Formats: sequence, structure tokens, C-alpha cells
Amino acid sequence: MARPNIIFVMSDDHAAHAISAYGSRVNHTPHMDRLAAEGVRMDAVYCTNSICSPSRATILTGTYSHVNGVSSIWTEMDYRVPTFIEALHEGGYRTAMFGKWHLGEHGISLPRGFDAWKIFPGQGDYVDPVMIDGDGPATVPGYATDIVTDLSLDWIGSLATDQPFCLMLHHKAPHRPWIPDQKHKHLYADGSIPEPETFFDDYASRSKAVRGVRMTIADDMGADDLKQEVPEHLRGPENRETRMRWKYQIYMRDYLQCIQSIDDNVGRLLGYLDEHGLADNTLVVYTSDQGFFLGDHGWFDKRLMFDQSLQMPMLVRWPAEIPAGSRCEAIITNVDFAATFLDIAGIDADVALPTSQGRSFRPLLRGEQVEDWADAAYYRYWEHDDPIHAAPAHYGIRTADYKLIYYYGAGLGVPGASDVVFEPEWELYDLHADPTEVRNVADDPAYAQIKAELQVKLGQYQARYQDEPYRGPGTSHPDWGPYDEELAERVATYVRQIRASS
Ligand SMILES: [Ca+2]
Repeated sequence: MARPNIIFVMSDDHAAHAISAYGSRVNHTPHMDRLAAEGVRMDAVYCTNSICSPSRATILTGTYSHVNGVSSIWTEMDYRVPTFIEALHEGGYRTAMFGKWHLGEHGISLPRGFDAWKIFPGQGDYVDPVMIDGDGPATVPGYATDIVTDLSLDWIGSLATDQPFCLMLHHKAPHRPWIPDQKHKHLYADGSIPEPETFFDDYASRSKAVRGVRMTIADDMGADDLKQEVPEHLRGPENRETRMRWKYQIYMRDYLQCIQSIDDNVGRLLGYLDEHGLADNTLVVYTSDQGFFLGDHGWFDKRLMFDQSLQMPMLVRWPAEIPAGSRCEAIITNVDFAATFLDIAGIDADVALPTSQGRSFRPLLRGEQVEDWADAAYYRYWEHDDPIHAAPAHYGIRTADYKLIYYYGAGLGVPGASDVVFEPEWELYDLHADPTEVRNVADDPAYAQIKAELQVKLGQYQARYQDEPYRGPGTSHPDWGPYDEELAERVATYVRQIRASS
């Protein structure tokens, strides 16, 4: 059988609980659900650093942030670390990348290993976006989610059929500032969107680190996000609850309308594969670079290790191997994607991508049990004292039963991470007794033994991935090194072009 095509559809900040295949209470996504019905719904896929650029660098390289250098949206990729795309290209695949790239200085670096690419600079715009390709920047008329799909279908249509292809189709949506397409503006009438169970979380028992984040809908979601000022009668601490409810409806309406366009375009893509006889031997993935808080714990945004932010939705269809309507509960991270795609392409990742820290989950996609598969996901968020979100640096592990988080209290002297110091704190959640993660039991004597065991496991996972425990303010990570000077200059040229054209 011919080697399969790989289509990797990734949106930006699309939480699993806004996909009906995952039991969403707030929206309906029939085309994404079709992928789940005809393939596998992955229920425990986690990002290893819940923010845009780091997740993208991890997916491309199969490495943690401390290896590829992209610890934050401000840090440059270490171009010495190869990507699975380069390995696929080397191995005979045609490759393309369309949409949100968000790597490099100001979110712009040159994609490597792609036959064709066209990307948004930085975060990109929703309407009539500027896009960059080998000829430089130009405005593309239309709505971003449609445009990225158009470019992708045009490219697939341009290929000769005898060579397999890998397409990265990366939507800007539903990232801030949530600008929907006009045709979806009638959806979700005011007051119609249910609030999450933890909407009025009081953060009792939580760390100071978590209580200090500035991601609350009530007080931190501003006029830019809402596209209007908060009315006078909703201002002030006495109107907090009413204000939250008002903002939530606007926020979620816009967010879900953006997702509706993605779902429509997933439908277009699947329709195209059907019409062109490509469905059977094409692996289609739908995922998001990380999750998002949809009013959960009173928050929006991501970064923290709570499940709504940590989990990546992942639906995979490949009729040749994956049983329809199946589920997979094995713990997988975005570090594992690269090795998996190479495995599916019949390329030995140990040879073609020796820097990869991931492991192929292809047997898990087929529904097989893998006895020695990882029983935890290791996570590390590096940004610290970000003045906008104030999310603290932290690391931790999630098993099927528990989550242990260490807010170590300072940055590490890397770009984007300050050395502001506060008291280190632990959080521990019992995910069966407390599935919504509202009761921190790190100081509960009844959990002392479990906490001690999880601390050992955390150390083991850090050692496995050759990450360093926090050792004090100003200590840079030992693996941090310079990046490719020549490539950096070419990137800088593009940045200058962008600035000149805007
Ligand atoms: Ca993102």
C-alpha cells in the first residue's frame, strides 16, 4: 500500500470542551464530530507548555522547550534542532504549511523543509490578512479560516498523485481577538451559552501564584476583547457577578462563532478528500496548539496546568488503520507527534530525527495496548511575570489519577522570563475525587504519601527529558545555545519588509 498522506489541521486556542465530540455543552461541531465517528478520539493528549509558539516548536521538533529553545513567545527557535517536516521531505514527501506559523522574532521565521508555504506574520489577522511567502508579504482578501483552507486545497490539487504529501493547515482562529466571519454572526443569541460549573470559583485552597493571575473574565477581559466598553452600571466590585455574566456571553459568542467557521472548513476539507478519492489513505488530524479557559475557574486564556488549558483536542481519522468510533485514554504529549508521523510515513525516527524526545503512538491509534507506555505527562511553563497575564513559571506532572504542580517562584534568566521571586508553592489535585480541580490537597496530611510519590515521579520525568529542576534566580538552562546566524539575518530581512509594508 502507498504511504499515507498526512493532513495536520491545527487551530489556535481551541479547547476540547468546545467540540461536541468531546461532549461540549456550548456548541455543535458536526464536521469535527465526523472525524471522531470515523476515527479515534484521543482523550488524554496534553501540551507540554501551554502557549502558542512553544507548542508549535515542540510539534515540529518532537522536543521540549528546553531543547528547541522556544520557552515563550519571545524566545527564538534553535535552528540546529531538526523538524519532522525536514525528515519527511528528505524521505520523499511533498510538504506544505499554510496559516499561522508564529515562530521566530516577531512571530516570523522562515519555515524550513516545505515545498510550499504561506504564513501569517506573528498572530495574523482575521480579515484581509497579510501573508508571507517566498516572494515576501502581501494582503490576501477574505476571511483567514477560509483562506488557509483555500490555499491548502489548491496545493493538494496541484500535486502529482504518485508522491505522498504532508500538509500543515494551521488556523489563526479561535485566537484573540475572536473576530467572526459575517456569515456566523447570527449564532448564539445573548444569554444562550451555559456557564461552566466552576465559573464562580473562589480559589480557596489554591496557591498565591494561581490567585494572582490576571486572566479573570470579571476584571481582566478588556474593551479590546469585548469590542466595546463595559457599561457604567456593570462597573465596580459590587457588580462583579453581573459583569462576568455579561462579558462571558460576548466572549463565548465570538469565540464559538470563530469555531463554526473552522468546523465548516473542516467539512470542506473532508468533502474534498471524498471527491478526490483521497480519504482512505490520508491521515487527518484535528487538534489545537493547546486548550483554553472558557470561563472555567472564572478565567479566559491558557498557560496554567489545569486541564482546560493543558489538554489538546485530538481527533484522528485514517481508515486504513484506525477503527471508526474508537477512543484512546493513553497519556500522550505534543512531544510525541513528530515520531508518530515519521512512523506512519515508514521513516525511522531514531535515524531521521535523532533529537526527538517523543515516542510513536501509532500502535495506540490502532487500539493496541502498549505495556510500557508513559503513565504521566511532564509539563513546564516558562514565562514568568508576564505583565499582562501574570501567570507564574511552573512545572508538574499529570497522571490518570493526580496532578502535581510546583510553582517554583521565579524566572530562570531566559529571555521572556524575569527573575521576580515569590514563595515556592505546591498544588496537588485528586482528579477522581475532584475532577474540576478546585480543591488543592498539597498540604492535606491524608495525601502526604501520594504527594511524596508524585514528587519522585516528577524528578524521574525531568531526568527522562533531561530538563533541569529549578535551582535559583538567574540560572540559565544549560542547554540554551545560540541559533543559526545566517537564518536569523534572512528572518530579520523579512521583518524589515513587513514593517516597511505596514
Ligand atoms: Ca495558542
